[in-house]
Amino acid sequence: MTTDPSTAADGLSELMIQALERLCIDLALAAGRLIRDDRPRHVGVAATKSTDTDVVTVMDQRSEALLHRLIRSARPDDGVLGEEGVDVVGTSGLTWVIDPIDGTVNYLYDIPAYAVSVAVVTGDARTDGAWRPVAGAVCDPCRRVVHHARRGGGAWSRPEPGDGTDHPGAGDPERLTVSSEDRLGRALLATGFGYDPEVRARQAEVLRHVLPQVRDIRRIGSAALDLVRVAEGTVDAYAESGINAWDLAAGWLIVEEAGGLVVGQGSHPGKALTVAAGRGLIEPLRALFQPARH
Ligand code: LIP
Repeated sequence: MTTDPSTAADGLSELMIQALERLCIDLALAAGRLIRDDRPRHVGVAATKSTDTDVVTVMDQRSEALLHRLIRSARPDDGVLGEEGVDVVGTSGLTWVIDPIDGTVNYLYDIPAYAVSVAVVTGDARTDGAWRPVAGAVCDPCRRVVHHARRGGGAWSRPEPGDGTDHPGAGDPERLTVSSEDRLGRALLATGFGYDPEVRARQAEVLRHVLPQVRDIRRIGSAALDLVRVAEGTVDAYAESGINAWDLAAGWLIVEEAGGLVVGQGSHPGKALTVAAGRGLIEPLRALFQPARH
């Protein structure tokens, strides 16, 4: 019998979810500092994955190793699923879904738009539609901020501790709220493209259809940062096909706790499609990206 993953989440006490959120923040900050402060002047490509342009740097590997080590010592019974290959099945019913560097191509080119995404989820994190985040954090080391949320606790941004904002109030967390834009033609849409040329050709076809119907698009290069921008209202929406659980997990919860919705072709976001926006835009946008329309 499959249980609805959201019900399982309710089995966790508020104190427990607060502690998990705190750990997400600490983990994301630790890896964020590593990839920023230890970034070699010339970052090399350590390996490639699905295509020649789907690269892994040494720092992706070091960041994932750090996150894995810290999670193992803090939560030995939990599972871990990481972009760079860590895949541990736990016994606690909780799984950590980690992206050690989201926006790796930006990192390779030293474009200051990359992030560390850390979330803890219930359900089967390896199956689209079968998992839900209960706490998560996205660290943006270049902006020296960490964005975070726990189920029922709202979505927040706070400066990286010790970044010199140690005067009263400066370090206080800021609550995030999605934009109230509900007219598709006025929507600033963040989106992205895969690494496979055939997939990119299909995504370009979709974009040819979408572009005349929105205000404009932004291709920032990191799904985690795109989702945070939806949560803070610095874009009105995000839509992309082909992203993985580790790109999505923390940002999904941060958007929902900022008053937005995150869906797929059906109710759950996933590889086939992920759409995130305020309530007024979610259905018109989902309709635009549904495969049948192109
Ligand atoms: C990236 C995603 C982005 C997508 C890129 C890539 P990565 O993740 O965050 O949304 O457009 O193709 O998948 O590979 O930098 O972790």
